[in-house]
Amino acid sequence: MLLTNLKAATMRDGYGLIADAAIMIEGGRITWIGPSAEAPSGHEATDCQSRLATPGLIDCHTHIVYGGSRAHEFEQRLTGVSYAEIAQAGGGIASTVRATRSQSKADLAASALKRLDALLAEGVTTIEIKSGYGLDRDTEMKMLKVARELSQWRPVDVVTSYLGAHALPPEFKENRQGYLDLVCTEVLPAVAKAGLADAVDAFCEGIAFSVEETRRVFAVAKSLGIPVKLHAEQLTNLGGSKMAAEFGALSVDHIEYLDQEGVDAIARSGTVAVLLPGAFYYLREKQAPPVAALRKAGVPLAVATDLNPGTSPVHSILTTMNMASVLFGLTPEEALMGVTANAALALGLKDRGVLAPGMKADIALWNTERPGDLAYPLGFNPLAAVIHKGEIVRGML
Ligand code: DI6
Ligand code: FE
Repeated sequence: MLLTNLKAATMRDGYGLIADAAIMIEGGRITWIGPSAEAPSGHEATDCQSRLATPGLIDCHTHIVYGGSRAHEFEQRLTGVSYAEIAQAGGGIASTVRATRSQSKADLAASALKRLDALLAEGVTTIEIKSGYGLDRDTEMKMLKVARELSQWRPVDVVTSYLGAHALPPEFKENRQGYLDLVCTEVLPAVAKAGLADAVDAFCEGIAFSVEETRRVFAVAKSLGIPVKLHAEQLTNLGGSKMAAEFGALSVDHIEYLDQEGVDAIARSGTVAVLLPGAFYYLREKQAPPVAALRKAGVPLAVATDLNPGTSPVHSILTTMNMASVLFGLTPEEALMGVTANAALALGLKDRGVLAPGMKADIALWNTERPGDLAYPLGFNPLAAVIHKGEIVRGML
């Protein structure tokens, strides 16, 4: 397939624009990209009518597999009850755990597909999905299997993370040690053996797990050869990011309360900062992540929906890009980097996120002129077509 008459935002080092571009695709890969005038000859060309091409978008932090609804907690929070108070009263994550445990794989897949479809309609071609609403061995494995199987039903690549250390399950309420033993000696090894997790995640926070507890889980992940990432510094500064950096974490996510020491630590370890403005927005947080310090230290910034039923029921990656700009001050260029090149980095994927020879042919085509148009509006979707693994899977060319 030879695509011509494109404006290409290659996302190599910023937008990396090619004004009148052509892209050659063979065997699911990009084999050539450059100015149309220099395109390889002898191929039938598809005229893309001057549309914008970007890498397929990557949502590098989601929790789309879960049962039940938390709409009532949204109402509660709006009457002044805090997220932490709801969690302490047995709601929050624990309520989603109850619902998720009771659902079949088919039910979980059916509801996850609806959420996934909303993201795919905006050009997503790779998604990361976490467990963490099962907390017992069988339900965590059920969630991860459902997540993996979604790619059989839709044109998308799924990357999974085991988030056993998300919350303390009710049956271990008085026994933190016991739960961590279960995670470290039974569930994580079983998940690893079944090849169900591409990474291990944890929620390091006052209302969840301490730095030392998280360290224990990460040590097991490391011994099993699985990379780690962390929900850190979302509501308070515990120093989780610094500890994660010691493990060479792929990413630290949220990080509103990250201090300079933490910034320096993740800069040294090459860890990506994943910004989640949806959770910031829904929790009406006041402290934005230290974007200026992260930029100065050269930390790659990614942006993700954090789609989850509690703190970020955000089903739109375009809206999330806009929020990253309006709420956190990212430029539209940084926001687009955050859902392409830097999101790939956050997942440890070297074969996507930029348009370049050798990369997977995952491409989004937009009815718009400038890449800055993607983060600019709210509630407007200019997606024209999607190519996944070299096949047109949405729209027409
Ligand atoms: N941080 C989050 O943003 C989600 N989990 C986490 O550790 C929220 C999970 C929920 O409230 O259901
Ligand atoms: Fe999350």
